[in-house]
Amino acid sequence: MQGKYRYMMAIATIATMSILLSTSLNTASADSDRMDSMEMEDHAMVFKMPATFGQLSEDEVEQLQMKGYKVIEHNLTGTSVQLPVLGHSAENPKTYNAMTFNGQVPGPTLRVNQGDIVKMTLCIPADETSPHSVDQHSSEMSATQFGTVNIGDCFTYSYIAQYAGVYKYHCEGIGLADMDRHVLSGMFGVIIVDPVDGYKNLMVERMVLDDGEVDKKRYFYQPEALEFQLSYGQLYLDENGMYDRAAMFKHQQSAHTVNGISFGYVPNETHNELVKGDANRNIFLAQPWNSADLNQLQSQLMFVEEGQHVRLFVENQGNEPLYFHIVGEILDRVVQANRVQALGQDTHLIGGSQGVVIDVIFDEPGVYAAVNHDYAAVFQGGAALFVVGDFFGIAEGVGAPDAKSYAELLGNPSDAIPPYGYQSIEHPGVNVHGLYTDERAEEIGNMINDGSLLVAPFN
Ligand SMILES: [Cu+2]
Repeated sequence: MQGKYRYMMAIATIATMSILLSTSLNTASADSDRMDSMEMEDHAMVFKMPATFGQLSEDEVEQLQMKGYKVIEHNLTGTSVQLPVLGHSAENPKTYNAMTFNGQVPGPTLRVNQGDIVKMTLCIPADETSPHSVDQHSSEMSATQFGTVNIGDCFTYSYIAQYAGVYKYHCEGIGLADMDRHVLSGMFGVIIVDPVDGYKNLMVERMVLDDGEVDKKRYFYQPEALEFQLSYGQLYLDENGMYDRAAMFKHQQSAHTVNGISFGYVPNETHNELVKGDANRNIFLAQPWNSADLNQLQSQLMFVEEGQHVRLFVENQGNEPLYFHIVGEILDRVVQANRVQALGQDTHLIGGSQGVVIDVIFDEPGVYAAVNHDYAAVFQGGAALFVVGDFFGIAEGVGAPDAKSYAELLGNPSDAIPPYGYQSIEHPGVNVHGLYTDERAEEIGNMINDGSLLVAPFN
Protein backbone atom coordinates (compact mmCIF):
# COMPACT_ATOMS: atom_id res chain seq x y z
CA MET A 1 0.00 0.00 0.00
CA GLN A 2 1.46 3.36 -0.98
CA GLY A 3 2.06 6.05 1.61
CA LYS A 4 -0.57 8.60 0.62
CA TYR A 5 -3.25 6.00 0.04
CA ARG A 6 -2.67 4.41 3.48
CA TYR A 7 -2.96 7.85 5.11
CA MET A 8 -6.27 8.56 3.32
CA MET A 9 -7.66 5.15 4.41
CA ALA A 10 -6.85 5.98 8.05
CA ILE A 11 -8.71 9.31 7.79
CA ALA A 12 -11.69 7.54 6.16
CA THR A 13 -11.83 4.93 8.97
CA ILE A 14 -11.84 7.59 11.67
CA ALA A 15 -14.56 9.53 9.82
CA THR A 16 -16.75 6.41 9.46
CA MET A 17 -16.38 5.54 13.16
CA SER A 18 -17.35 9.02 14.28
CA ILE A 19 -20.44 9.00 12.04
CA LEU A 20 -21.55 5.64 13.54
CA LEU A 21 -20.96 6.94 17.07
CA SER A 22 -22.93 10.15 16.59
CA THR A 23 -25.83 8.27 14.90
CA SER A 24 -26.21 5.78 17.75
CA LEU A 25 -26.09 8.47 20.47
CA ASN A 26 -28.21 11.12 18.82
CA THR A 27 -31.86 9.99 19.09
CA ALA A 28 -33.03 13.59 18.74
CA SER A 29 -31.78 13.58 15.17
CA ALA A 30 -33.94 10.48 14.37
CA ASP A 31 -37.02 12.33 15.73
CA SER A 32 -36.32 15.35 13.58
CA ASP A 33 -35.99 13.07 10.51
CA ARG A 34 -39.49 11.72 11.22
CA MET A 35 -40.78 15.26 11.57
CA ASP A 36 -39.27 16.20 8.21
CA SER A 37 -40.93 13.28 6.46
CA MET A 38 -44.34 14.19 7.98
CA GLU A 39 -43.94 17.76 6.78
CA MET A 40 -43.01 16.48 3.38
CA GLU A 41 -46.17 14.36 3.28
CA ASP A 42 -48.31 17.40 4.14
CA HIS A 43 -46.46 19.39 1.51
CA ALA A 44 -47.12 16.64 -1.07
CA MET A 45 -50.83 16.73 -0.26
CA VAL A 46 -50.99 20.48 -0.77
CA PHE A 47 -48.86 20.10 -3.88
CA LYS A 48 -51.37 17.71 -5.42
CA MET A 49 -54.02 20.44 -5.68
CA PRO A 50 -54.10 20.73 -8.66
CA ALA A 51 -52.63 17.39 -9.69
CA THR A 52 -48.94 17.28 -10.50
CA PHE A 53 -48.81 13.66 -11.56
CA GLY A 54 -50.49 11.97 -14.47
CA GLN A 55 -52.37 13.75 -17.19
CA LEU A 56 -53.22 17.39 -16.51
CA SER A 57 -56.48 18.94 -17.63
CA GLU A 58 -56.43 22.27 -19.48
CA ASP A 59 -57.60 24.01 -16.29
CA GLU A 60 -54.83 22.42 -14.26
CA VAL A 61 -52.21 23.49 -16.83
CA GLU A 62 -53.56 27.04 -16.64
CA GLN A 63 -53.52 27.10 -12.81
CA LEU A 64 -50.02 25.64 -12.64
CA GLN A 65 -48.80 28.10 -15.25
CA MET A 66 -50.14 30.98 -13.12
CA LYS A 67 -48.18 29.55 -10.18
CA GLY A 68 -44.96 29.71 -12.18
CA TYR A 69 -44.67 26.38 -13.98
CA LYS A 70 -43.31 26.64 -17.52
CA VAL A 71 -45.31 25.04 -20.32
CA ILE A 72 -43.21 23.59 -23.13
CA GLU A 73 -44.96 22.53 -26.31
CA HIS A 74 -43.96 19.41 -28.22
CA ASN A 75 -45.73 19.59 -31.55
CA LEU A 76 -45.63 16.43 -33.64
CA THR A 77 -47.08 15.43 -36.98
CA GLY A 78 -47.39 11.78 -37.97
CA THR A 79 -46.47 11.06 -41.58
CA SER A 80 -45.65 7.96 -43.65
CA VAL A 81 -42.89 8.64 -46.21
CA GLN A 82 -40.20 6.88 -48.23
CA LEU A 83 -36.71 7.32 -46.73
CA PRO A 84 -33.32 6.07 -47.94
CA VAL A 85 -31.51 2.97 -46.64
CA LEU A 86 -27.97 1.66 -47.09
CA GLY A 87 -27.17 1.25 -50.79
CA HIS A 88 -29.14 4.37 -51.76
CA SER A 89 -27.61 6.77 -54.27
CA ALA A 90 -28.88 9.73 -56.22
CA GLU A 91 -28.87 7.60 -59.42
CA ASN A 92 -30.30 4.42 -57.85
CA PRO A 93 -32.71 5.34 -55.07
CA LYS A 94 -33.18 2.63 -52.47
CA THR A 95 -35.81 3.45 -49.87
CA TYR A 96 -38.04 1.90 -47.23
CA ASN A 97 -41.56 2.53 -45.97
CA ALA A 98 -40.80 4.85 -43.07
CA MET A 99 -43.23 6.19 -40.51
CA THR A 100 -42.07 9.47 -38.95
CA PHE A 101 -42.75 12.33 -36.62
CA ASN A 102 -42.35 15.55 -38.64
CA GLY A 103 -40.69 13.84 -41.62
CA GLN A 104 -37.52 12.88 -39.77
CA VAL A 105 -36.05 9.84 -38.01
CA PRO A 106 -35.62 10.13 -35.05
CA GLY A 107 -38.40 12.67 -34.41
CA PRO A 108 -37.49 16.15 -33.10
CA THR A 109 -35.76 16.09 -29.70
CA LEU A 110 -37.55 17.86 -26.89
CA ARG A 111 -35.49 19.36 -24.10
CA VAL A 112 -37.09 20.56 -20.88
CA ASN A 113 -36.11 21.26 -17.30
CA GLN A 114 -37.23 18.93 -14.55
CA GLY A 115 -40.55 20.31 -13.29
CA ASP A 116 -41.64 21.81 -16.62
CA ILE A 117 -45.06 20.99 -18.04
CA VAL A 118 -44.81 19.16 -21.37
CA LYS A 119 -47.78 19.89 -23.62
CA MET A 120 -47.69 17.32 -26.42
CA THR A 121 -49.85 17.74 -29.50
CA LEU A 122 -49.98 15.13 -32.25
CA CYS A 123 -51.68 15.97 -35.55
CA ILE A 124 -52.36 13.55 -38.40
CA PRO A 125 -52.69 15.27 -41.78
CA ALA A 126 -55.69 14.52 -44.00
CA ASP A 127 -53.45 12.84 -46.62
CA GLU A 128 -51.73 10.49 -44.15
CA THR A 129 -52.44 6.78 -44.58
CA SER A 130 -52.58 5.69 -40.93
CA PRO A 131 -53.70 6.87 -37.49
CA HIS A 132 -50.91 7.27 -34.91
CA SER A 133 -50.38 7.97 -31.20
CA VAL A 134 -47.61 9.05 -28.81
CA ASP A 135 -46.27 7.45 -25.64
CA GLN A 136 -43.79 9.70 -23.85
CA HIS A 137 -41.77 7.73 -21.33
CA SER A 138 -41.05 10.91 -19.37
CA SER A 139 -44.74 11.10 -18.40
CA GLU A 140 -46.51 9.13 -15.72
CA MET A 141 -49.87 8.69 -17.40
CA SER A 142 -52.02 5.64 -17.88
CA ALA A 143 -51.53 4.28 -21.40
CA THR A 144 -55.29 4.62 -21.92
CA GLN A 145 -54.71 8.39 -22.09
CA PHE A 146 -52.22 8.35 -24.98
CA GLY A 147 -55.12 8.18 -27.42
CA THR A 148 -55.23 7.10 -31.04
CA VAL A 149 -55.30 10.13 -33.32
CA ASN A 150 -57.31 9.57 -36.47
CA ILE A 151 -56.49 10.93 -39.91
CA GLY A 152 -57.31 14.64 -40.04
CA ASP A 153 -57.40 15.02 -36.22
CA CYS A 154 -55.17 16.51 -33.51
CA PHE A 155 -54.84 15.42 -29.89
CA THR A 156 -53.15 17.07 -26.89
CA TYR A 157 -52.07 15.88 -23.48
CA SER A 158 -49.99 17.54 -20.74
CA TYR A 159 -47.91 16.30 -17.84
CA ILE A 160 -45.10 17.47 -15.58
CA ALA A 161 -41.64 16.05 -16.31
CA GLN A 162 -40.96 14.85 -12.77
CA TYR A 163 -37.74 12.92 -13.29
CA ALA A 164 -34.49 13.98 -14.90
CA GLY A 165 -32.98 11.77 -17.58
CA VAL A 166 -33.01 10.72 -21.22
CA TYR A 167 -36.35 9.30 -22.30
CA LYS A 168 -37.81 7.67 -25.35
CA TYR A 169 -41.02 8.76 -26.99
CA HIS A 170 -42.68 6.66 -29.63
CA CYS A 171 -45.87 5.88 -31.50
CA GLU A 172 -48.11 3.36 -29.76
CA GLY A 173 -49.63 2.30 -33.07
CA ILE A 174 -53.38 2.23 -33.41
CA GLY A 175 -54.59 1.46 -29.90
CA LEU A 176 -51.40 -0.60 -29.37
CA ALA A 177 -52.06 -2.68 -32.52
CA ASP A 178 -49.19 -2.54 -35.02
CA MET A 179 -47.03 -0.62 -32.52
CA ASP A 180 -43.87 -2.56 -33.43
CA ARG A 181 -44.26 -1.62 -37.11
CA HIS A 182 -44.70 2.07 -36.34
CA VAL A 183 -41.79 2.29 -33.89
CA LEU A 184 -39.33 0.16 -35.83
CA SER A 185 -40.19 2.05 -39.04
CA GLY A 186 -39.02 5.32 -37.45
CA MET A 187 -41.63 6.72 -35.05
CA PHE A 188 -39.35 7.33 -32.09
CA GLY A 189 -37.47 10.21 -30.56
CA VAL A 190 -35.78 11.55 -27.43
CA ILE A 191 -36.87 13.78 -24.58
CA ILE A 192 -34.07 15.18 -22.44
CA VAL A 193 -35.14 16.29 -18.97
CA ASP A 194 -32.33 18.35 -17.44
CA PRO A 195 -31.94 17.94 -13.67
CA VAL A 196 -33.38 20.94 -11.81
CA ASP A 197 -30.14 21.32 -9.84
CA GLY A 198 -27.99 20.94 -12.94
CA TYR A 199 -25.46 18.40 -14.12
CA LYS A 200 -22.65 17.65 -11.70
CA ASN A 201 -18.99 18.48 -12.07
CA LEU A 202 -17.21 15.59 -13.72
CA MET A 203 -14.40 14.03 -11.71
CA VAL A 204 -11.84 11.96 -13.57
CA GLU A 205 -9.12 10.04 -11.75
CA ARG A 206 -5.77 9.57 -13.40
CA MET A 207 -2.62 7.85 -12.27
CA VAL A 208 0.18 10.42 -12.37
CA LEU A 209 3.66 10.89 -11.01
CA ASP A 210 3.72 12.96 -7.84
CA ASP A 211 7.00 13.44 -5.94
CA GLY A 212 8.51 10.46 -7.71
CA GLU A 213 5.58 8.18 -6.79
CA VAL A 214 2.76 7.05 -9.07
CA ASP A 215 -0.40 8.23 -7.38
CA LYS A 216 -4.09 8.74 -8.05
CA LYS A 217 -4.97 12.32 -8.87
CA ARG A 218 -8.44 13.79 -9.35
CA TYR A 219 -9.29 16.21 -12.16
CA PHE A 220 -12.52 18.18 -12.16
CA TYR A 221 -14.46 19.46 -15.16
CA GLN A 222 -17.26 22.03 -15.06
CA PRO A 223 -20.78 20.72 -15.93
CA GLU A 224 -20.80 22.77 -19.15
CA ALA A 225 -20.22 20.34 -22.03
CA LEU A 226 -20.35 19.90 -25.79
CA GLU A 227 -23.35 17.64 -26.30
CA PHE A 228 -24.42 14.99 -28.79
CA GLN A 229 -27.51 12.80 -29.04
CA LEU A 230 -27.21 9.27 -30.37
CA SER A 231 -30.23 7.00 -30.89
CA TYR A 232 -29.27 3.42 -31.71
CA GLY A 233 -31.74 1.07 -33.39
CA GLN A 234 -32.46 -1.54 -36.05
CA LEU A 235 -34.48 -1.98 -39.21
CA TYR A 236 -36.36 -5.20 -40.04
CA LEU A 237 -37.07 -4.94 -43.76
CA ASP A 238 -37.84 -7.34 -46.57
CA GLU A 239 -36.29 -6.89 -50.03
CA ASN A 240 -39.09 -4.45 -51.00
CA GLY A 241 -38.42 -2.12 -48.07
CA MET A 242 -41.51 -3.31 -46.20
CA TYR A 243 -41.49 -3.98 -42.45
CA ASP A 244 -40.88 -7.69 -41.83
CA ARG A 245 -42.54 -8.74 -38.56
CA ALA A 246 -41.42 -12.37 -38.88
CA ALA A 247 -37.79 -11.16 -38.99
CA MET A 248 -38.40 -8.97 -35.92
CA PHE A 249 -39.84 -11.92 -33.96
CA LYS A 250 -36.68 -13.86 -34.74
CA HIS A 251 -34.48 -10.82 -33.92
CA GLN A 252 -33.01 -10.92 -37.43
CA GLN A 253 -32.49 -7.26 -38.24
CA SER A 254 -31.65 -6.15 -41.79
CA ALA A 255 -29.63 -3.13 -40.55
CA HIS A 256 -28.38 -1.33 -37.46
CA THR A 257 -28.68 2.44 -37.36
CA VAL A 258 -27.47 5.46 -35.42
CA ASN A 259 -29.98 8.31 -35.55
CA GLY A 260 -31.83 6.37 -38.26
CA ILE A 261 -28.89 5.91 -40.68
CA SER A 262 -26.43 3.02 -41.05
CA PHE A 263 -22.83 4.34 -41.09
CA GLY A 264 -24.12 7.94 -41.23
CA TYR A 265 -21.15 9.45 -39.35
CA VAL A 266 -18.14 8.44 -41.41
CA PRO A 267 -15.97 10.52 -43.79
CA ASN A 268 -17.33 11.79 -47.12
CA GLU A 269 -15.65 12.89 -50.32
CA THR A 270 -14.89 16.36 -48.93
CA HIS A 271 -12.89 14.73 -46.13
CA ASN A 272 -11.20 12.49 -48.73
CA GLU A 273 -10.18 15.61 -50.61
CA LEU A 274 -8.92 17.43 -47.49
CA VAL A 275 -7.04 14.47 -46.04
CA LYS A 276 -5.97 12.44 -49.07
CA GLY A 277 -6.01 15.20 -51.66
CA ASP A 278 -8.37 13.06 -53.76
CA ALA A 279 -12.17 12.95 -53.43
CA ASN A 280 -12.20 9.36 -54.68
CA ARG A 281 -9.67 7.93 -52.21
CA ASN A 282 -11.58 6.80 -49.12
CA ILE A 283 -10.20 7.33 -45.62
CA PHE A 284 -12.41 4.75 -43.91
CA LEU A 285 -13.39 1.22 -44.94
CA ALA A 286 -17.10 1.90 -45.37
CA GLN A 287 -18.19 5.29 -46.76
CA PRO A 288 -21.63 4.55 -48.19
CA TRP A 289 -22.94 8.13 -48.07
CA ASN A 290 -19.98 9.70 -49.86
CA SER A 291 -21.44 11.96 -52.50
CA ALA A 292 -22.44 15.60 -52.06
CA ASP A 293 -25.42 14.77 -54.34
CA LEU A 294 -26.95 12.99 -51.35
CA ASN A 295 -27.52 16.40 -49.68
CA GLN A 296 -28.79 15.87 -46.10
CA LEU A 297 -27.78 12.20 -46.27
CA GLN A 298 -24.15 12.81 -47.15
CA SER A 299 -22.23 11.34 -44.24
CA GLN A 300 -20.57 13.64 -41.73
CA LEU A 301 -18.18 13.28 -38.82
CA MET A 302 -18.66 14.46 -35.27
CA PHE A 303 -15.90 16.77 -34.08
CA VAL A 304 -14.74 17.53 -30.55
CA GLU A 305 -11.71 19.12 -29.00
CA GLU A 306 -9.04 17.29 -27.10
CA GLY A 307 -9.61 17.49 -23.33
CA GLN A 308 -13.11 18.93 -23.79
CA HIS A 309 -16.00 17.83 -21.57
CA VAL A 310 -18.33 15.92 -23.89
CA ARG A 311 -21.82 14.84 -22.80
CA LEU A 312 -23.63 12.17 -24.80
CA PHE A 313 -27.37 11.50 -24.57
CA VAL A 314 -27.62 7.89 -25.69
CA GLU A 315 -30.94 6.09 -26.20
CA ASN A 316 -31.52 2.53 -27.29
CA GLN A 317 -34.56 2.94 -29.56
CA GLY A 318 -34.28 -0.56 -30.95
CA ASN A 319 -35.20 -4.12 -30.26
CA GLU A 320 -31.72 -5.44 -29.51
CA PRO A 321 -29.35 -4.74 -26.60
CA LEU A 322 -26.95 -1.82 -27.05
CA TYR A 323 -23.46 -2.57 -25.79
CA PHE A 324 -22.33 1.06 -25.95
CA HIS A 325 -18.61 1.39 -26.41
CA ILE A 326 -16.24 4.01 -27.78
CA VAL A 327 -13.30 2.25 -29.39
CA GLY A 328 -10.10 3.53 -27.74
CA GLU A 329 -11.87 5.39 -24.93
CA ILE A 330 -13.23 4.72 -21.48
CA LEU A 331 -16.60 6.14 -20.49
CA ASP A 332 -15.64 8.47 -17.66
CA ARG A 333 -19.14 8.59 -16.16
CA VAL A 334 -22.47 6.94 -16.95
CA VAL A 335 -25.55 8.52 -15.40
CA GLN A 336 -29.05 7.10 -15.50
CA ALA A 337 -31.94 9.28 -14.30
CA ASN A 338 -29.50 11.53 -12.43
CA ARG A 339 -27.82 8.62 -10.60
CA VAL A 340 -24.27 7.56 -11.41
CA GLN A 341 -24.16 3.97 -12.69
CA ALA A 342 -20.49 3.69 -13.57
CA LEU A 343 -17.20 5.57 -13.47
CA GLY A 344 -14.45 4.54 -15.84
CA GLN A 345 -16.22 1.79 -17.78
CA ASP A 346 -15.28 0.41 -21.20
CA THR A 347 -18.73 -0.75 -22.32
CA HIS A 348 -22.14 0.05 -20.86
CA LEU A 349 -25.14 -2.17 -21.53
CA ILE A 350 -28.22 -0.14 -22.48
CA GLY A 351 -31.39 -2.19 -22.73
CA GLY A 352 -34.23 -1.61 -25.16
CA SER A 353 -35.99 1.76 -24.57
CA GLN A 354 -33.39 2.82 -22.04
CA GLY A 355 -31.43 6.08 -22.07
CA VAL A 356 -28.27 7.24 -20.33
CA VAL A 357 -26.12 10.35 -20.06
CA ILE A 358 -22.46 9.61 -20.71
CA ASP A 359 -19.57 11.97 -19.93
CA VAL A 360 -16.32 11.52 -21.80
CA ILE A 361 -13.06 13.39 -21.98
CA PHE A 362 -11.14 12.45 -25.12
CA ASP A 363 -7.54 12.82 -23.98
CA GLU A 364 -5.77 12.35 -27.29
CA PRO A 365 -6.36 13.52 -30.85
CA GLY A 366 -7.63 10.67 -33.01
CA VAL A 367 -10.59 8.90 -34.58
CA TYR A 368 -12.94 7.15 -32.16
CA ALA A 369 -15.85 4.91 -33.15
CA ALA A 370 -18.95 4.93 -30.92
CA VAL A 371 -20.35 1.47 -31.58
CA ASN A 372 -22.84 -1.10 -30.49
CA HIS A 373 -20.19 -3.67 -29.46
CA ASP A 374 -22.23 -6.50 -30.93
CA TYR A 375 -20.22 -7.71 -33.91
CA ALA A 376 -23.27 -8.01 -36.15
CA ALA A 377 -24.22 -4.42 -35.25
CA VAL A 378 -20.79 -3.03 -36.17
CA PHE A 379 -20.93 -4.67 -39.62
CA GLN A 380 -24.56 -3.63 -40.14
CA GLY A 381 -24.16 0.10 -39.48
CA GLY A 382 -24.23 0.57 -35.68
CA ALA A 383 -21.09 2.72 -35.66
CA ALA A 384 -20.46 6.50 -35.60
CA LEU A 385 -17.12 8.31 -35.74
CA PHE A 386 -15.83 11.13 -33.55
CA VAL A 387 -12.72 13.00 -34.66
CA VAL A 388 -10.85 14.56 -31.77
CA GLY A 389 -8.66 17.61 -32.40
CA ASP A 390 -7.05 18.14 -35.76
CA PHE A 391 -6.00 14.51 -36.04
CA PHE A 392 -5.46 14.65 -39.80
CA GLY A 393 -3.62 17.98 -39.64
CA ILE A 394 -5.82 19.74 -42.19
CA ALA A 395 -6.04 23.11 -40.42
CA GLU A 396 -2.90 24.31 -42.20
CA GLY A 397 -4.18 23.03 -45.52
CA VAL A 398 -7.40 24.98 -45.35
CA GLY A 399 -5.61 28.10 -44.15
CA ALA A 400 -6.87 28.05 -40.56
CA PRO A 401 -3.79 27.13 -38.51
CA ASP A 402 -5.33 28.52 -35.30
CA ALA A 403 -8.48 26.36 -35.49
CA LYS A 404 -8.85 24.35 -32.30
CA SER A 405 -10.79 21.53 -33.89
CA TYR A 406 -12.49 20.26 -37.03
CA ALA A 407 -15.75 21.58 -35.61
CA GLU A 408 -14.44 25.11 -36.09
CA LEU A 409 -13.55 24.30 -39.67
CA LEU A 410 -16.35 22.00 -40.78
CA GLY A 411 -19.18 22.06 -38.23
CA ASN A 412 -21.17 19.20 -36.74
CA PRO A 413 -24.21 17.29 -38.07
CA SER A 414 -27.62 18.72 -37.13
CA ASP A 415 -29.22 15.39 -36.21
CA ALA A 416 -26.51 14.62 -33.63
CA ILE A 417 -26.95 17.88 -31.68
CA PRO A 418 -29.73 18.25 -29.11
CA PRO A 419 -31.34 21.64 -28.38
CA TYR A 420 -29.12 23.59 -26.00
CA GLY A 421 -29.71 23.37 -22.26
CA TYR A 422 -28.38 25.91 -19.80
CA GLN A 423 -25.15 23.91 -19.36
CA SER A 424 -24.45 23.30 -23.06
CA ILE A 425 -21.37 24.48 -24.91
CA GLU A 426 -22.39 25.89 -28.28
CA HIS A 427 -21.17 23.99 -31.32
CA PRO A 428 -18.91 26.17 -33.50
CA GLY A 429 -20.88 25.22 -36.62
CA VAL A 430 -23.93 23.14 -37.60
CA ASN A 431 -24.60 21.41 -40.94
CA VAL A 432 -27.82 19.88 -42.25
CA HIS A 433 -27.48 16.13 -41.85
CA GLY A 434 -30.08 13.49 -41.06
CA LEU A 435 -32.70 11.04 -42.19
CA TYR A 436 -34.94 13.92 -43.22
CA THR A 437 -37.38 14.21 -46.10
CA ASP A 438 -36.29 16.94 -48.55
CA GLU A 439 -38.98 19.28 -47.16
CA ARG A 440 -37.83 18.67 -43.59
CA ALA A 441 -34.18 19.18 -44.59
CA GLU A 442 -35.13 22.57 -46.02
CA GLU A 443 -36.93 23.51 -42.79
CA ILE A 444 -33.93 22.37 -40.71
CA GLY A 445 -31.63 24.46 -42.94
CA ASN A 446 -33.81 27.52 -42.42
CA MET A 447 -33.84 26.90 -38.66
CA ILE A 448 -30.03 26.68 -38.61
CA ASN A 449 -29.84 29.96 -40.54
CA ASP A 450 -32.27 31.84 -38.31
CA GLY A 451 -30.70 30.33 -35.17
CA SER A 452 -33.86 28.63 -33.91
CA LEU A 453 -32.92 24.96 -34.38
CA LEU A 454 -30.96 24.44 -31.19
CA VAL A 455 -32.79 26.83 -28.89
CA ALA A 456 -34.49 24.82 -26.16
CA PRO A 457 -37.97 26.26 -25.49
CA PHE A 458 -37.17 27.14 -21.88
CA ASN A 459 -34.14 29.28 -22.79
CU1 LIG B 1 -47.72 5.52 -35.66
